Order: sequence, then structure tokens, then C-alpha cells
Amino acid sequence: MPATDPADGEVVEARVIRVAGPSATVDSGAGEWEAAFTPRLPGGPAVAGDMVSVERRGDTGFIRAVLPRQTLLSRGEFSARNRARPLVANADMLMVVAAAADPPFRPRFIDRYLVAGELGGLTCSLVITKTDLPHDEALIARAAEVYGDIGYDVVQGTTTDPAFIARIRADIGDRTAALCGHSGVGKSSITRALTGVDRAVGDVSHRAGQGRHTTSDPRLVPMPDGGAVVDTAGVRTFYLPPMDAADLAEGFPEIARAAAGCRFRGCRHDGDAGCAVPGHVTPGRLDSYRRLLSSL
Ligand SMILES: Nc1nc2c(ncn2[C@@H]2O[C@H](COP(=O)(O)OP(=O)(O)OP(=O)(O)O)[C@@H](O)[C@H]2O)c(=O)[nH]1
Ligand SMILES: [Mg+2]
Ligand SMILES: [Zn+2]
Repeated sequence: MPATDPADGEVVEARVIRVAGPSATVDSGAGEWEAAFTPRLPGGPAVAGDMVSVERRGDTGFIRAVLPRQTLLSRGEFSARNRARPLVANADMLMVVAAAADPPFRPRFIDRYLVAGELGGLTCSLVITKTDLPHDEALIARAAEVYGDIGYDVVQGTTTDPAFIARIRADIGDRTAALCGHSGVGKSSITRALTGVDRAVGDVSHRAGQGRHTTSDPRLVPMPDGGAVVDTAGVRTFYLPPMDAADLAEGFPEIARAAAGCRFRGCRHDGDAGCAVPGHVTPGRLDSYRRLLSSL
């Protein structure tokens, strides 16, 4: 590296592709490079999707600040329930990926991700994979109807089916979509099909009961013709970030809409007098809401 590299000291804006301990892979429009975090990073810590300002130093650089975020998907921590942990920044969409079978389809788990996506400002949708496997067809059809009625886009299919992948591709367009959900549902398979980038794809049976997950770090992967996906690590349990009852209700769009008809402001929709919500929400969704309410 020449001592007087013309780029030295130049400050550029770049997007964080992936964070790896003390450094991150960033992209400033001319390919990916590695840059180091500076201590007590303003606006930090950075996550995949963050826009950062980077001071160039040869072919590396120092990340000086995290720029304001448009959206932020966060989760809670089991050990510190009062703390939110940022997962993905600036994604336009959250695609909650769930398998029709293997691992089992769990609507209550999907609901938690949807709440996190709603509160983070992302447009949420549901992607159901593995419809080629034997599964409870009535359960999946009912779920597609329930989530569709709320207003969520629902797609279902097999990640090896080009038509299914083309549908997801069209839905994302030139936006950035975070792919989230249980381990083994096919997030990395979708990422690979959309981008050609081969993230590790794992065998569900090999990790069952072992707590192993194929994907560990969230990574933003641009698609060839615009737009990007962020492949995230599957989790066993998804804890919501800290929030109050009013925030939680906002995380259920149909509850938020129906709440206008509740007799009292501050109604918790939990058996309160004059509550308008139960007639407008399916029992399953109401159960999700009430379980989360009691865990706040
Ligand atoms: N039958 C079937 N298998 C699939 C489908 N999609 C993915 N798989 C398989 O499911 C397994 C898990 O897929 P991954 O793409 O690694 O799942 P993931 O969501 O990235 O998992 P984590 O990284 O652990 O969170 C792999 O063996 C895939 O080949 C599908 O639509 N049908
Ligand atoms: Mg994966
Ligand atoms: Zn109410």
C-alpha cells in the first residue's frame, strides 16, 4: 500500500453487509471491503443493513458513525428482557418464513415476528415453504386465509420451484427484504435461489435437538437485478424487544384497527368492559396477543 494513497482520509457512506466482531464487510457501491469499527461508535452498534460513514485507509477503513435508520428489526434477549437487540437495519420488508412441515408450522411464533416487524416499521409478509412435504393442508389453508384477511401478503410453495422463487422476487422488487423464521424453514435456500449466493444450507435432521443452526450471522445479499435479501439465523425462541401494551396492540394490525371501537381509552383488550376487539380477531391471534401481553 503506497504511503500516500489518494483515498486516505476520504469519508464515504457505505452499507453494512455483515458484522464480524471488530469489523464489518461494507459496500460503498464499488464492491465489498472490510472496515474496522471505532470504539464507542456513534449510533452503534451497527448491524447488517446499516448505513455507515467510513474513513478510507488504503483498501480498508474505519467506521466512524452509524447513520440514522429508516427501519429497525429488533428482538429481545432472554437474559436481559429490558434490552432490545438490533438484528437488521433499513430493511423495507420482513418476510416471515415458515415451513408447512418440518419444522412444524407454529402460528404463535409467526405472530411474534410480525409484531417485531410491525413495530420496526417494516412491511410484513408470510412465506410458507415445504408444501411438497406431507402437511396438514387444512391448517395451512386456514393460516393463509387468516393472515391474508389481516392484510398480509401470503405466498406458499417449494424453494426449488422457479415459479415460487419468481413470485418472491417480484414481491421484493428493488426493496430489501429480511428473511426471518425458525431454523430449517428454508431462508438460506430462498437466498441462494434469489441471488446465486450459496449460504450454508443445512439438514434439519442433523441439527434436531443439538441446538445447531446453519446460518449464524445476518448477511445482506444483493440480488442481480436490484433489491436485496438479508438472510438471518433461525432461532428456537424469539423474544420480543421491550414494549408496553399499547405498542403490542399496534403490532397486531387488526387489533389496532378494532381498538377504535373500544369503550375506554387504554383498553388492554384482555376481557376489559366494552372491548370491541374480540369480534374482529381470530381466537388464535387473540391468544397470541394475550400471551404476549402477560409476558410484557
Ligand atoms: N422438502 C423441502 N425441503 C426444503 C425446502 N426448502 C428448504 N428445504 C430444505 O430444508 C433444509 C433447511 O434449509 P435452509 O435453507 O438451510 O434453512 P434455514 O432457514 O436457512 O435454516 P437456518 O440457517 O438454520 O436458520 C435444507 O435441507 C433444505 O434443502 C422446501 O421447499 N421443501
Ligand atoms: Mg440459513
Ligand atoms: Zn379493547
